[in-house]
Amino acid sequence: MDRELALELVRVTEAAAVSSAQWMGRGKKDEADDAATSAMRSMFDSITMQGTVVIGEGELDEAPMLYIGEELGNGQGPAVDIAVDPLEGTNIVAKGHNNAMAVIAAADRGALLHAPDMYMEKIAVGKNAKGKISLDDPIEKTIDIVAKANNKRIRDLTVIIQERSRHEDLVERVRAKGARVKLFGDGDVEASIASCIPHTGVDLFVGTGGAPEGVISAAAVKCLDGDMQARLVPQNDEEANRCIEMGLADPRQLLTLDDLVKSDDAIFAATGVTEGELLHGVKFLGNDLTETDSIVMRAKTGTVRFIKANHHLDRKPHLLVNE
Ligand code: VTB
Repeated sequence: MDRELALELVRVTEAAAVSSAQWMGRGKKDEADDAATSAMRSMFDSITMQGTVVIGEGELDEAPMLYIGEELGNGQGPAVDIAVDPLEGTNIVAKGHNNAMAVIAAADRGALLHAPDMYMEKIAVGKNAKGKISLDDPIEKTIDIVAKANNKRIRDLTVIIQERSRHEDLVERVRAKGARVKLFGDGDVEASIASCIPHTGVDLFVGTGGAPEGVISAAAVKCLDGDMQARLVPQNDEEANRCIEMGLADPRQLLTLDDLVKSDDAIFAATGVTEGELLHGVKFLGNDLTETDSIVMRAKTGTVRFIKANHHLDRKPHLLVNE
């Protein structure tokens, strides 16, 4: 992949964030998602790449834009798989909570797991614990391993877990072991990235969330030289068959970071929509001036860029959404 692609993709997440942020706090998650999706879709046209959506807004019959299999880009340049979550955290934006982002992952054609929209068990850690964790280990053993790798006392170790009833037992066990639990409402891409960035204070991400979000997170984790493992959790025969159709003979097989993102190169770009620990949200500064905060990174070089940008909405009227 050309390195220029990374900067092109951040322009796309910026556009999605600026559009969807205009729905922040209005209680309308679908409108927020639609605004992000259409802004993202229109920005892709100008990019020099032969992109194919492998993770998107749904199958062709469910989604008018950014559907799985849709071709993106101007038809020239590198052949790439594109995974999008135009608005990671639709509920977050509707309610005005923290940590919503517009996100894209890209990798060489065929490199991203074509994960169907179902649940996935996931674990993610930063560089120090790379190669040392297993999703099959009991959580107590994992905590011992990560504490040692990060050179921390267990009582100073922070495990980030999505606040859901399915995680009640997990939360109890982490607390009983003596570690700290940081609960979050929505948006597990941000939470898994946090486990790879020391200054967030998060040491370990674990729990069950969306499979598409899992693959997108894996691209970010690869860029940050962290580690991740996952396992699809089909809820019925139909979901199990979808796993088999996508090439997993055993739908419950353990997926390593290299199974989730098969190439050494991957690009991850995200722009904050609402305020978050990793990124600031979109700010409307008056006089049609808007500020965005983004991260873009590439696995091949490990470069991580934080990009702050000012956008003049009077000169980008296509990003204005109508209520
Ligand atoms: C997960 C998580 C996402 O929604 O899919 C979650 O991966 C849905 O979980 O980051 P529930 O079915 O328990 O609500 C997000 O949090 C946001 O899309």
